[in-house]
Amino acid sequence: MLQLKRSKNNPILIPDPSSWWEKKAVFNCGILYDGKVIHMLYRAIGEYENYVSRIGYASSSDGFTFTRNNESVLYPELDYEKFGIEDPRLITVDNKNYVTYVVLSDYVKNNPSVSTALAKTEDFSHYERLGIVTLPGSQDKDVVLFPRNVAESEFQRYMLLHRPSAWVGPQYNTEKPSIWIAEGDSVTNYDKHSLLIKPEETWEALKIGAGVPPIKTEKGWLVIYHGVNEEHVYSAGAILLDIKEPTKILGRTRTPILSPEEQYELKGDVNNVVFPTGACILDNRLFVYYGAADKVCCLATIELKEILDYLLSDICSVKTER
Ligand code: BMA
Repeated sequence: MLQLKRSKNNPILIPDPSSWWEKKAVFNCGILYDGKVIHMLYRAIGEYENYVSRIGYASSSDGFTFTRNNESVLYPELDYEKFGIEDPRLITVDNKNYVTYVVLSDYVKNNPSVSTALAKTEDFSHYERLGIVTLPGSQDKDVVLFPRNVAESEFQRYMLLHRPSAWVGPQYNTEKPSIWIAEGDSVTNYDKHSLLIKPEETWEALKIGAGVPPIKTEKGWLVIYHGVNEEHVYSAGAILLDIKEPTKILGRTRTPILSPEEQYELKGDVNNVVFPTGACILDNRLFVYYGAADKVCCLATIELKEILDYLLSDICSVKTER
């Protein structure tokens, strides 16, 4: 079975006890490689009383060692952000850098209403808020935009993957929170939604969600996602989507490619979690960045060819009709 290889530098980012806003936890980081610099936005916790998340910025030239800013770059400012900004995912669309991030609004203990918002940035320090991009009441997170380059784009419209937890039941053709694909005419508005994949294996029985924004490869769109089992263990898997018709699945890992094993994944603020949120390709190697136990940021890698060949092999063939 294919397995991502953990970096021996793990964890690559740990809480900073001297910094009030990131002294308890730093995890679930978005990654954007611009050809020179690997930019990282990560979720940070500075206190457990309210557990409000903020976002920090770090950068690297080799993908292994990151240098961080002293200040948080994105933090609750608007009403819909007031209970926290979580799980940033970075992507370039039409030559502009975007970040999707989870916001908690109308917070009621144990029953938070979840939405995902979008912002644009040129310098990773300043962010233009573009509002909430998910539909009211959908309890929607794990939103990742497809990269798009107008000149080279396979499709005219804007596309994203999302995980509306409220869209379960016979009318949605899924009993568990699943990954949906959506398209629209602008980066902020999506009008056509269809079910992409739903939980099928025991390691993902409870729910699944997109992890890393789709990566364009010669064989198709590579998506790393997370699955949660009945014991609340978070693992990572992968799918490969057709480049022109991303609703078509070319391959899907049947067993996890990364599961909690190391101490930093087994024990933290939430135990037994690997939660991939960012990736880049460096020297033909896929670098997957993930949060471990909601406490630290980690890295695991694999040759790009190896994971693509695996996804196209019989072992990953698609089982069910949608
Ligand atoms: C998910 C998100 C992530 C978190 C994970 C494990 O629902 O809240 O931010 O890492 O749970 O706790």
